[in-house]
Amino acid sequence: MIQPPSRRSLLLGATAAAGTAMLGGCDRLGEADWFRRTLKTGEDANLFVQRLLLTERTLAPEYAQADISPWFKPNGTEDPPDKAYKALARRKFADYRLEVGGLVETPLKLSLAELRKLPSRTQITRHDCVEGWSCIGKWTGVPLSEILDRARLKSQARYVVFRCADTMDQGEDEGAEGDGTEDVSSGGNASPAMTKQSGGGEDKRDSGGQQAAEGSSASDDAPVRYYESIDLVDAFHPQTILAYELNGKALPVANGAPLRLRLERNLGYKQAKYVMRVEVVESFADIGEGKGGYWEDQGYAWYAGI
Ligand SMILES: Nc1nc2c(c(=O)[nH]1)N[C@H]1C(S)=C(S)[C@@H](COP(=O)(O)O)O[C@H]1N2
Ligand SMILES: [Mo]
Repeated sequence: MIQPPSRRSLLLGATAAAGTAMLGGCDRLGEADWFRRTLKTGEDANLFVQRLLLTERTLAPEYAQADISPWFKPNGTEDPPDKAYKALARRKFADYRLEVGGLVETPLKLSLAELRKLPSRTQITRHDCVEGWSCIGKWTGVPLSEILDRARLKSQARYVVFRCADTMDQGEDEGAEGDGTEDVSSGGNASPAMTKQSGGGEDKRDSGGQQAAEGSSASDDAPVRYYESIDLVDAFHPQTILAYELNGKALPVANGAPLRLRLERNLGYKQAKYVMRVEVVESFADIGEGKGGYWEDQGYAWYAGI
C-alpha cells in the first residue's frame, strides 16, 4: 500500500516548490511568505500534491474563439430574487459598488466603470460543473491580484471570501423532497442537482443586500447567501479574474451580472456569481457553517481543483 507522504516530507517538498517558483520569476515575496505560513498550519494532502505537481503558476488551458460554446448554460441561481439585487439590475448596475474589505490596509468601493478602467484580462476557458456538464466561454475582467494589490493585504491575510447577492433557500430538510440533498453531507464530490431547494426562505429574501451579506453565520433568521473562498495562491493566480463580460458582452444576469469570479482549474461551484463583496480573512471558520462556501457547507470539497 502506498503510504501518504509524511507531514515532514510534504513540508520539505513544498518549501522546495516555493523556492522553484521564486526562481521561476515569482516576484511576489508576499506569496512566498504566505506559502510558509500555510505550511505551518497544514492542509489536506491532495491540495499539497496538486500544488507540488503544478506549482501555483500553472495555467488552465485556453481555447480558440471557434471553440466557444454557442450558449453558456446558466446553473444555480439564474435570477437572484433579492430586492436589493433587483434594484441594482433595474438601473443596469449603475449603483453597483464592489466592496473590498476585511484584512486590508485600504478598503475599496469600486463601481463597474472603475473596475473597467483597471488592467483587464480576457481568457477563453472551459467551465466544468460537478454535475457533469462543461461549456467554453470567453471571459473578460480584472485580475483579482490588481484589486488585492490596491487594497494591500494585512500580514494575517490567508483567504479571500466572495460574498454574493443571491439568497439560497434555507436549510436542511425544509421541503426538500427526494432531491438528493440528504446524501450531500457524506462528503467528497457527491453531486446532487445544484438547484435551489424548494420551500421555506421566500420571506427571508427581501432583507437588504450588502448589509446582510456582511453578517456572518448569525441567527436562524439571517438569509443564507451564496459565498465562496479561496486561498492566496489561487487569489494571485493570473487567470483568477472578476469578470464583467462573457463572450464580448456585458455579463448576463443568468451568468452572474454584474461581476463574477473566474477561478480556472477549479470546479464550477467555486466560480461565485453576483459578487458584492471581496473580504480578506485569516480564517473562514466563523462564516456560514465554517466550511468555506455555500456548497462546501453542504458537504462539497473546499479545494475543487481539476
Ligand atoms: N452566487 C452564485 N454563484 C454560483 C452559483 C450560484 O447558485 N450562486 N452556482 C455555482 C455553480 S454550481 C456553477 S456550475 C456556476 C454556474 O455558472 P453559470 O451560471 O455561468 O453557468 O456558478 C457557480 N456560482
Ligand atoms: Mo456547478
